[in-house]
Order: sequence, then C-alpha cells, then structure tokens
Amino acid sequence: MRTRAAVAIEAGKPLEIMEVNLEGPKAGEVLVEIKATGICHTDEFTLSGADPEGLFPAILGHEGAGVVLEVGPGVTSLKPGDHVIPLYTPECRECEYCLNPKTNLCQKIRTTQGAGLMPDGTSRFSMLDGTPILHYMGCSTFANHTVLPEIALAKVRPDAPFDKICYIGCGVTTGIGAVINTAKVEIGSRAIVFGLGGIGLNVLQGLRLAGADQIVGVDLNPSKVEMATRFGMTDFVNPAEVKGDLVAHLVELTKGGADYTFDATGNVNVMRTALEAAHKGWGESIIIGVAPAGAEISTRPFQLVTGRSWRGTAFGGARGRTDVPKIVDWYMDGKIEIDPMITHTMPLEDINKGFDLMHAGESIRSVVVY
Ligand code: NAD
Ligand code: AHE
Ligand code: ZN
Ligand code: ZN
Repeated sequence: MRTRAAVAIEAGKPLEIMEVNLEGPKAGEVLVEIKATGICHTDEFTLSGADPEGLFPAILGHEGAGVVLEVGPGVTSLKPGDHVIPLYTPECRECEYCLNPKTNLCQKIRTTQGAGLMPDGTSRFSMLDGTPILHYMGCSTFANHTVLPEIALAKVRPDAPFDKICYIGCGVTTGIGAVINTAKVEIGSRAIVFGLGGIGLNVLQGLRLAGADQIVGVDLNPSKVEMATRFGMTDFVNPAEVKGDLVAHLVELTKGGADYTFDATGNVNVMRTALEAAHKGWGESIIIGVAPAGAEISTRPFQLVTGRSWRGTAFGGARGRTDVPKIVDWYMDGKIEIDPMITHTMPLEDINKGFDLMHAGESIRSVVVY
C-alpha cells in the first residue's frame, strides 16, 4: 500500500512530507493506522544528528496511538479494529530480560530495532523509486500507517482519545514511571526535577501521585513555571538567577539534599548537579535525559562513596503491554492529567512547526493528528 509520511532524509534537515510504499505485515507483525503522534525531544535528538544510533533516511516518531488494520500470520493477541499504542520498549514476556523482574528492557528485537529494521532484518517502508526507508525505535509513528511486531503493541480501551493517549506512548509513561517504577518514591519524600518539559512535567505529576512533600523544579525557561505549578511543583529554581553554587542552593532548599532527583534535560552538566544535589547517605539520582554522542557524565567518586546513587530509566521502567493499558485507565479515570500538556496540535503537513515550537521552548507537547 501507499501512505503519507514525514521522512527524515538526512540529519539536520527538516522532515519531508511524501507518499511512501508500505509492505503489509509478515509473520508476527501488525499493520496499524496511526491516528495521532506526539513529538518527543528524542525525535529532535535523532534528527539533529546527535544520536549515535541515528540512521537516514528514516521515518521517525515513537509516541503514537492508532487502530489495527491487519495482522500477519501467527498474531494471536490483536485483531483488526483493536486500539493500540506502539511500544519502543516491547514486551515479549519470554526473553531473559522480560523474565527478570529487575528490568523492563526486553531485548527480543533490540538489535534489529536499533538498525532501523523489522525483526527479519528488512524494512517495510520504501520511497516510490524503491529506495528503502528505515524504521525508527521500532515505531515510525510519523507515518499514517506503519508495521510493528505484535510484541511492540499495547492494546488499549477503545473509548480513549487518540490525540491524548498517544502521549502515553513515551512522555507520560516515562515521567510517571521514573517515579513509580524506577525510583519507587515514598510518601513524604523531597525531590528535585531538572527540566520542566514534556517529560519533567510528568515526573512532577508522578511525584504528586506518590505523595512527595517537596517538589522542586529547575529550568532555565521561566515560562514553564505556570504549568509546572499546576502539575505539583512546590518550589522553582532558575539556575540563571542563582547567585553562587547551584548545588549548595538546592541542598539548602531541600534541607540537606533531595531524597530523589531526576534529570529530564539530557545535559550531562545538569546530570552532575542532579547527582550532587541528592541527599548524602541515601539520595538517588535518576537519569532520564538522553545525551549526545560522545557526551559523558562525571563526578567525584566521593559523591557515591558517601551514599548517593546514580541510576537511569528507559520508558519509565514500564513493561508496555502490561502497564500502558493501566496508564490509559488512570487518564480516563482522572487520576492523571494529559490534556493541558498538549499545547499544540497540527496536521502532518505542519510537523516541522512542531519541531520549531520545541526549539523555541514554546510548546510542551505538539501532537500531529492524521
Ligand atoms: P523538552 O524539550 O520538552 O524539555 C526539556 C526541558 O529542559 C526544557 O524545559 C528546557 O528549558 C529544560 N532545560 C534545558 N537545558 C537545561 C538546563 N541546563 N538546566 C535546566 N533546564 C534545562 O524535552 P522532553 O521531551 O521533556 O525530553 C527531555 C529529555 O528526556 C530529552 O533528553 C529526551 O531525549 C529524554 N527522554 C528520555 C526518555 C527515556 O526513556 N529515558 C524518554 C523520553 C525522553
Ligand atoms: N540511541 C541513543 C539512546 C536513545 C535512548 O536512550 N532511548 C531511550 C528512549 S528515549 C524515548 O524518548 C531508550 O529506550 N533507551 C533504551 C534503549 O534500548 O535504547 C544512543 O545514545 O545510542
Ligand atoms: Zn520519547
Ligand atoms: Zn522480552
């Protein structure tokens, strides 16, 4: 079949909207009509050329929601008409990782996924002249139709609106999951969240859900304050306005350091500040942000010797097929909010405006509605 897609032809160039060829689903695969997709900072990271795994030409996008149109041979858990959210972290329920309760990082298809290919080592997308186009994070939601492995789809309730629940495909689950699944924040904790964008705001609402007492937000952009306050921030710090040492300021504000700190910026200097602002003896710092090729984190080992720990999380530690339908329920039951964070919606033709708004710091989430 043919479908419309925003294609990343090469790093650093705007996406090009075009008709592309899409082959139907092979064994274990599913054809999905994408109804809506968010634009995450990670899409920008890869498009910019900073991603060591970035490959071109590719169809980016990994924060989608849609409807199953067709299933390939052997698919048993999904049927045409089912509503689904694509999972860049699949859940096969049988690999060594899925069987270990300490991780959500299913590795069943990680190698081919990282190479922009389906599990059989081929791509389903091509240009009209036959040039192959690579998949991205196993999802490629910047296409109106896409093919995914069955294990990379969460089946969700049919009454949930696509243009909101697409955000559960990455940002919502990552932010809330970092708090609930990875940090396992206790009631009464003090926390600091660095970066109050599409991920950081969801860390805030996760902290509020978990019953944190103090929730400090740190961002260079003061326009994020209003939304962050709405999602539970109790104190705001703009590093540009702090006189003297930022770590010392944050340690004083949290009366000795935070029980939990979260980096949602992707900046390795911020990651160091986050680690060092965690409480001596027990503070945990969770890295969510994705840093450019070649970037490295550093601190004095003494910071760890004296009881701080550095951790990381992908997709908020969530097991997608199991956890994503529950998060959709939380949204539909009013336990979590999504709507105010979706500040802009646009047709696929205007997707590059979504990237422009992100660069300008004017959006939280832009959502493309097909
Ligand atoms: P975003 O652009 O919406 O938000 C980033 C925020 O960080 C902005 O508000 C910006 O003003 C702020 N910021 C930038 N530099 C800063 C600094 N030096 N100090 C303080 N604040 C600063 O991006 P997003 O969509 O929220 O993504 C955030 C990060 O999380 C990105 O690196 C993204 O790639 C990563 N991410 C990781 C996962 C995961 O599974 N680990 C999932 C989704 C996104
Ligand atoms: N390809 C990059 C790393 C990108 C990365 O860490 N991605 C996160 C999800 S970000 C979603 O917005 C992730 O899931 N990581 C685990 C994994 O297996 O990729 C690089 O640096 O090479
Ligand atoms: Zn993402
Ligand atoms: Zn697995």
